[in-house]
Parts: sequence; structure tokens; C-alpha cells
Amino acid sequence: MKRMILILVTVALSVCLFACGRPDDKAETPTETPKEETNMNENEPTKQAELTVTEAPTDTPTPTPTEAPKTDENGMYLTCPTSYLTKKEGVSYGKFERHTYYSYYCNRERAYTILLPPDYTQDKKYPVVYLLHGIFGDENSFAGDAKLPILVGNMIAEGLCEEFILVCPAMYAAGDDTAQTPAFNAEACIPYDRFPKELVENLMPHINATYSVQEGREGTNIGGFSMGGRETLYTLMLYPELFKNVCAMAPAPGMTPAKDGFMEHPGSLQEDEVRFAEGTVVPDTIIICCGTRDSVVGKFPMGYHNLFEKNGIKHIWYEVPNADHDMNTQYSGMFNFFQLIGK
Ligand code: FER
Repeated sequence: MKRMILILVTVALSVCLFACGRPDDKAETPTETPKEETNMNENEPTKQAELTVTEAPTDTPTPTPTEAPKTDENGMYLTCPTSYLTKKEGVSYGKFERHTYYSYYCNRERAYTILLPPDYTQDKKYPVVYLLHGIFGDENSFAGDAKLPILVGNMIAEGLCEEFILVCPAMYAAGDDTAQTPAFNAEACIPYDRFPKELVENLMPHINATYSVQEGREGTNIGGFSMGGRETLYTLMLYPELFKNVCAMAPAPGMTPAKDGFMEHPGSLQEDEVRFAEGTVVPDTIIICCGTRDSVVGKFPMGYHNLFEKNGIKHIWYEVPNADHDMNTQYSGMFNFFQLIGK
């Protein structure tokens, strides 16, 4: 028996040492495409394992599972409580479906995935969240994350947000069938910058016509991660009056002129253009967040925050402690963002 316990303790210690002792290989800016670094298929187990779990020191009482997580002065949860990412008995969870719609802007069928509320019914009108993936991703990027329906299901079940429809488009809106070429150059960014128009003129009307949607600003929200965060901000600047809530998680550089280790960005807008004309109806809440040690977009998200502040765009900025360009940042952002839906 003793031997058994010894073996168990040794195995547990080894696992812990291995997990904790992984070299921090993301401390430097990658020189290649960030595909591997950024974990575009967000359900990769290693990233899930990196979710911050705050352990109580041994000399304090064990916290109850419902212990309130840390919020900042704006009420933002710095990390997503792990309990929301765990399946619970008695809670129903939705399943992503994949569908297509016709784009008159791109002259072809384009795909999206959609997560309907577990008890979806035509008798209700639901708010919609459009969620934009990272660079080189597609409509499957978020749908491939098994934890996302769990997060949404738990938040709805606990009354943290209203039931809503989550739509995950494919952003790369090339005007022809051009295959997506992994490249960091101005030309390869153009199809991403075509997405706001594609969303508003083609995808939104399709979603409104196909599902039981609370149409208009009150029911329309947009968020995204990295390249999706950048295009979220660009969509906000082009169509501020269309959205109730906006959340840019670790937004990539390039909406304004910038240069990083990947490329030089001419800027979809000049810094002076990042402002709203007086009287413009703007979203109730705009969140920008980023991990404190993001090794892909670095301090560019903070740069957007500074620019917004300088140009008088009201928003919330916060940093996710110890998070890289990873799921900690995304779940934290989504946890705060989704709480605004329907409120
Ligand atoms: C860049 C840095 C990061 C960039 C894009 C990214 C197009 C996107 C990263 C991601 O989506 O994870 O300079 O330019």
C-alpha cells in the first residue's frame, strides 16, 4: 500500500514538474507565421492547460468554488473563472452548425458556423454576437473549440447573460476564389479589410433572414481575437451605429500604420481618422484587452487603447495577467463581452 502511495505521489510530482517547468518559448516575437504560436485551433489541449488556476496557499482556508474572481475598477474579470469552462450536470449546451450563404461581394458561397442557444425557438428574438477569428483562421476556428459552447451554456444557465446566437464567419473576403496564402504583406491583408462590408451587406442580412434575430443595434454585437480583433475595431470605425457592444481581444496591428516583426502596415485608417463625428451613435461598451505577455501582437493593443483615449473614443481597456496570445486572453475577453449581451 505504502509503495502504491509512493508511486502515485512520484507520478503526480513528475507531472507537476513537467507542466510547470515547460520552457517559456513564447517570450520572443516569432519570426515565422504565427499559426503555431497563436493556436488558431483554439481547442489545442496545451493551451487549455495554461488557463490560470489560482491555488490557495496551504495556510489559508480552501476557497469555496463560487469565490468571486478578481475584477478591475470597470468590473472586468481579469481571467475567466475556470468553473465556467467545465460541463455541469443539468445544463444544456448548444452545438456548432456549419452553413453557407451567398456573397454578392465575393461572388460565391461562403461559410459560417453558428451556435444557437440550447433551447432555441422561433418564438423568441435573440441578440447576435459576431465573433471573428485570428489570421489564417476560418469559420471553423472557434467552432473547433469544445469549451466555447460550455462557456456560453454555463453563462446562460447562471443568468450571466441573455440567450444569444453566436455567429463565427470566415473573414477572408477575397473577391474571387483566391486561396488563402499565408503571408504577411499589405496585399494579403486586403481581403480581411473587405470583411466589414461583407458582414454588413451580405452575412448580416442572411442571418437576420434565416434565424429568429433581434435585429438592429440593440441586438447586434461584434468581437474578435487578434486579426479578428483588428477587423472588429475596423468594423466599429466603419459602422459604429450598428453595434451595441464591441470587444477586441489582442487586436493585431494594421488598422493604423504600424511596423512589427511580421510586416509594415500602411494602415486601413490613418490615426486621425480613428474618431467619431459628433452626434454619431456609438456602441454602449467597447472593450479592448490583451495578455500582459502577448508574444505575437505585443503592445499594439495598448497602442489602440492609447489612440482611442487620445481621440476621445470611450472604451474599457484591461490586461489579462500573465496571459500570452492564448486562450486565457480569449476566454477572459469573451466572459466579459458575453455578460453585456442583452443587457
Ligand atoms: C501582424 C501581427 C499579428 C499581423 C497579423 C497578426 C497582418 C495576427 C495574428 C493573429 O491573428 O493571431 O503584424 O499582420
